[in-house]
Amino acid sequence: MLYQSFLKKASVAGGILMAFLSASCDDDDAVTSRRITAVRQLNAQASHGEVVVKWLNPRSAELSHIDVLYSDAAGNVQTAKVTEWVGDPTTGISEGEFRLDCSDSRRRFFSVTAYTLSGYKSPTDTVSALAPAITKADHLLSTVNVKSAIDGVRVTWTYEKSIEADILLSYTDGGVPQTRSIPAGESGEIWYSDLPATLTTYTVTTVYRRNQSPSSYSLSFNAMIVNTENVVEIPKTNPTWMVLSNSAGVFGERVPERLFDNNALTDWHSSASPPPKPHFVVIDTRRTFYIVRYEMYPRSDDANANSQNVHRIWVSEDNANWTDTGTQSFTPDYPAYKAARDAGQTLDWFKYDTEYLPARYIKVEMVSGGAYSMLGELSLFGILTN
Ligand SMILES: [Ca+2]
Repeated sequence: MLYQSFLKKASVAGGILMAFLSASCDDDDAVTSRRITAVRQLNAQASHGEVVVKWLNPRSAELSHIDVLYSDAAGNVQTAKVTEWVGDPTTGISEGEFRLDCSDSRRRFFSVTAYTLSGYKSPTDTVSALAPAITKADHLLSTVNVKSAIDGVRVTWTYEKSIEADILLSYTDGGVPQTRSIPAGESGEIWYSDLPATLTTYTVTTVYRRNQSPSSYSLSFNAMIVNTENVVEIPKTNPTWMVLSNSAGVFGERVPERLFDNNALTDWHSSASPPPKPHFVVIDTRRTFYIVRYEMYPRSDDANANSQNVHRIWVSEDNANWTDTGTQSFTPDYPAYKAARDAGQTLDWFKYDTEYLPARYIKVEMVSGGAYSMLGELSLFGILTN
């Protein structure tokens, strides 16, 4: 019944499209070479919470887009227009893909049609997949993460009281298969300092405790215990870090480059009339590394400075996807820093540990506090990877 209902609704949508296309193609009726064949190797794979539909595009210099018709959770037909693919349909094989989030366990139907730039459409191909119901073991597994850390390999999960399940970590140590069982309790995280120090692949499954029902899939992570002997201060020169953007302006000579001039006593200062916080400075360190800690030295030439109270450092490998290392309070004793400076001394740096995260780009966010942003120096610590 569902399938018939779907086809009926799909044909209504298709009818509207055909009317539109006929109107737009009248001038080209004689140009049969512009017609387009159907997609090939259409298939749909269901996994937890998602159906992935894949196909090979028709080979054509005229391919405009692929329409995927599907029924949403309410049973209404929706159309997704796919205009990006891997490969070049003009000269060779190209692959298209559509992902549908679905939390129920109904069978899903997908009708896939290719369109040319001049409006012709291919024959339609249809595929279906049954998205499995999400079990408690699977739900827990979807929240599990295994990461490298200094203290040991770190396992995290999201705790929910109704899910009494265990996390199973399988790996080989010196060629010997091992399994560690972790009760997924309230803490949501645990560190193991006795797991291998070398990069190791962990296969993770879960088991629902009440009936010992296992998860229907597994996850895989690579993780290691970070050797602190390899942690260095990330060099700021050769090549020199670069400021990519600064949202808060500059006060006089106090440019954001002074955040990394290897002089704690020179500070970056936002403009005298900056936009409201948060303020951002984005820095390219021009090398790749794993960050483990950063340190800050406050502005030190003004005993009355008090503007900056909360900050947050973000890291990124590509200047596009950012990971938040956590919000931190920053409340230097400015008169003490001023007095030390006047006496030719420096005081302690503010030190903040982070997760072990891959980094190249650093975003300094001044979250809140007074109107201005200011900072004497920023230093990063981690393990260089190139
Ligand atoms: Ca400085």
